Amino acid sequence: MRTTVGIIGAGPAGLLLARLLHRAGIDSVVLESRDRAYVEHRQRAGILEQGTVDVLREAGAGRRMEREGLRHDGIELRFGRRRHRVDLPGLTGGRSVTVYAQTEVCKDLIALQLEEGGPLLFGAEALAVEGAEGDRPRIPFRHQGREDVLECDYVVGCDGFWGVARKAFPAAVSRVFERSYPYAWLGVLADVAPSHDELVYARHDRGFALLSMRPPVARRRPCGEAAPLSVESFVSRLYLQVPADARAEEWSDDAVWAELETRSATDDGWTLERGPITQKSVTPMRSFVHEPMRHGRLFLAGDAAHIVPPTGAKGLNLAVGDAVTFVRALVHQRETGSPGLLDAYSTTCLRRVWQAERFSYDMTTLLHRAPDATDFDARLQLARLERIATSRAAETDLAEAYTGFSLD
Ligand code: RFL
Ligand code: PHB
Repeated sequence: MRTTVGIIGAGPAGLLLARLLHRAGIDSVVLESRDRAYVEHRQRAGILEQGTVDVLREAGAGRRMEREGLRHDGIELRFGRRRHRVDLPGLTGGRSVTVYAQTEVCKDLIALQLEEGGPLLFGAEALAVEGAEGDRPRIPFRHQGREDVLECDYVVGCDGFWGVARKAFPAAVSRVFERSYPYAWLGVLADVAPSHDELVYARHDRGFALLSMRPPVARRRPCGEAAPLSVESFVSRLYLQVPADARAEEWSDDAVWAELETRSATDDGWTLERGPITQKSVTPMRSFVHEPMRHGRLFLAGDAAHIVPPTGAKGLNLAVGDAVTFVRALVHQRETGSPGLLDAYSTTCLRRVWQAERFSYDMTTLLHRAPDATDFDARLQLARLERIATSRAAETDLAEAYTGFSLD
């Protein structure tokens, strides 16, 4: 099998990359080790930056997102039983974010790829990347019990943190920068309307809580009920800071609701609506950057190259930025003959990546309580929050980073 760009992984990075290449008239093959249902239902990100929304729209993948996605013009910070709303467009010259789940972005891109794009093979596990330093890198892979090889002009490893592509970088050129955090997130999905119409980031002495949501889904009424045939069903996405070694099964639904209630409580009569919890999982928190993001004809994109703790909602948006940067560089080379932008790929991406790392770290340490935190640390967090609530400069800094740095 032969193609121009061999893509390992059909997460947001690999799928968008394949879509953008197709639109630019460049052929690709995507290898994905899991099956389609798994990729389409893995619960993860929910917030798209303005730039990500623009890219999806320009890629012809924005129709459902435009219909169903929720534009959010603000987020709320809660601390000391008070609330402070950050007016995103007011502080950034009109930028906002959109609530639209990663599962839906992936479904939209998969449908387009299968309909219009090049091959996308599910159940196809890349085993290695070979020959990155030469002109013809190769990806040996296993598909439906058979071993095969994909020969490429370029390989892009979009295979997430646990993938194989990063391992093909020689130890002598790899540098890793990382930090793990002494806590994790318990994430739940609940069939209940959100109790606030914007996202709530809450800092409490017992730890962090996040109230988020998913766009309402249309569900068919059970048989026998009167029309209308479908109802809008609301979904809340909620997160709690938990110890790093916590297990989801340890948390009863009542305990989850009680803790969310305590951590997001205010003095103004606001209440948290409870509902049936349909999913629970624990996510570790990590910051990680692999430098460089390119070796010869092998490029890394998305979580394969960098991880951020989810507090800043940046992971998927960074993956989108990498895909756009790679396609621009390849198109530039095709049109001008100059490899300049491909040579600059790593440097260009890492500039954005480190800004997202900085912001995600800041948001994480601003809002979480470390197990060894002292009263002094707690007071400092409150002072940092107070500063954001009272200084337009500090608040603008947060709003600019939250809505995303420009891709240009
Ligand atoms: P993915 O999504 O991990 O996809 C990698 C794909 O590669 C496949 N794969 C292989 N395929 C073939 N051969 C191999 N050898 C392979 N090895 C792996 C895997 O099966 C998989 O399908 O990486 P990608 O595309 O880089 O996308 C990154 C995002 O998924 C991630 O950064 C975000 O989900 C992070 N994130 C958030 N990002 C945001 O921008 N906004 C958010 O609001 C946000 N919230 C979150 C998040 C991540 C979370 N978790 C669970 C880590 C909330 C949470 C709780
Ligand atoms: C989500 O809705 O899943 C979500 C929202 C904001 C974050 C992280 C996750 O910072």
